[in-house]
Amino acid sequence: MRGRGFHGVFEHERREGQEFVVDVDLVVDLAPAGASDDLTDTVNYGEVGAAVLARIEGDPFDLIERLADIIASDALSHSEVDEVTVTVHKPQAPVGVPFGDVTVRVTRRRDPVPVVVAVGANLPHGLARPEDTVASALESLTHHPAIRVVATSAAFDTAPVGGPADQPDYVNAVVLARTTLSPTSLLRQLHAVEASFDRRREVRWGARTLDLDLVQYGDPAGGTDVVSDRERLTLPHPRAHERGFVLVPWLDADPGAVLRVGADVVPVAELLAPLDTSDVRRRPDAPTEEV
Ligand code: A4P
Ligand code: MG
Repeated sequence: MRGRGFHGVFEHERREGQEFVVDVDLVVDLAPAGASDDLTDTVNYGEVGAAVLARIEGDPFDLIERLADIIASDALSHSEVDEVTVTVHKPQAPVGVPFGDVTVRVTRRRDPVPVVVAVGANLPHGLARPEDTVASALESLTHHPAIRVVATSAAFDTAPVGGPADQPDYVNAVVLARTTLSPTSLLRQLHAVEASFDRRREVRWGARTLDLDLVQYGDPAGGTDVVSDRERLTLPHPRAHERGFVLVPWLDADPGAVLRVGADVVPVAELLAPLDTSDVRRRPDAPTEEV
C-alpha cells in the first residue's frame, strides 16, 4: 500500500507530508477458503489494504516503528490471522546523506489469549474407553506448542442431549488454556485432534469417539472475546450457555467463569442455577495405578 502521510519528528514532515509504502505479510490458514471458495473463510485483502491506507494517511506518529506496530495490531484483529509482518518504507526520509530507502520491519503474533474448550466422547476408540479418550485428548492439547493448558475440569458422566435417543452416555470435561493461535487455527487444531481419534461426522449430535468444541475465545469480562456468527466457527459456542454438560465441568475448572450470552456477560454459576443437572455426574477420580 502506498500513500501520503505526515509521520516524522520534523516540523516540515508534519506540514508537507511524504510518501510511505507499507508491505503486509499475513500468515493465514488458507485451507478453509481453498475448500469452500467463500470469502468469509479468509481475510479480505481489500479490507486490510483500506485499513493500512487509513493508518498511513491518519493521525501522524513521530516514528515509523509506531506506524508499523499499529498496522500489525490492526491485522491481528482479523480472527484468521496467526502472524503478521509489516514493513514500512519511508523513501523520502530526511536522512541527510544519499540513500536508497529507509525501512522498519516488525513481526507480531498475538499475545496468548484465554480460551475454553469443551471435550466430549461417548464411543470407544479401539480399546480406549470414552473416559480414556477424554484424558488422551487433554494430553494432546497439553503437548501442542501453541497451546498452554491452564486448568482442566474433572470428567463427568452425562446423559446425551439431542441427537439419536439410543446413544450411550457421554464423558465430558472442559479445558482452560491460553493460545497464540487465531480462532480459526485453533479450531483446525481441535479438528486435527478429533481426526486422530477417528472422529466421523455422520449424524448431527450423533455418538462420537471425540468432540472438541471451542466454547469461548478471549475474555468477555475484559471485552476482548471474539464474537462470530459464521457457520464454520460460531463464537461463543451458540449452545454452551444452556448445556449442563459444558457448564458443570467449566465451573469445576473455574469457579469464577463468565460467558457472553448476547449482549450480557453472565457468570456460569448463574447460567447453571435454573438448569436441571441431575444427569451430569462427576466421575470418581481415575486410579493412579491399575492392577
Ligand atoms: N462450528 C461452529 N462453531 C463452532 C465452535 N465454536 N466449536 C462448526 C466447534 N465447532 C464449531 O461440528 C459441526 C460444525 O460446527 C463444524 O463444521 C464446525 O466448523 P461437529 O463437531 O462436526 O458436529 P457436532 O459436534 O455434532 O455439532 P455441534 O453443533 O457442535 O454439536 P454440539 O452442539 O456441540 O452438540 N450430549 C452430552 N451429554 N454431551 C455432549 O458432549 N455433544 C453434542 C454435540 C450433543 N449432545 C451431547 C454432547
Ligand atoms: Mg463439535
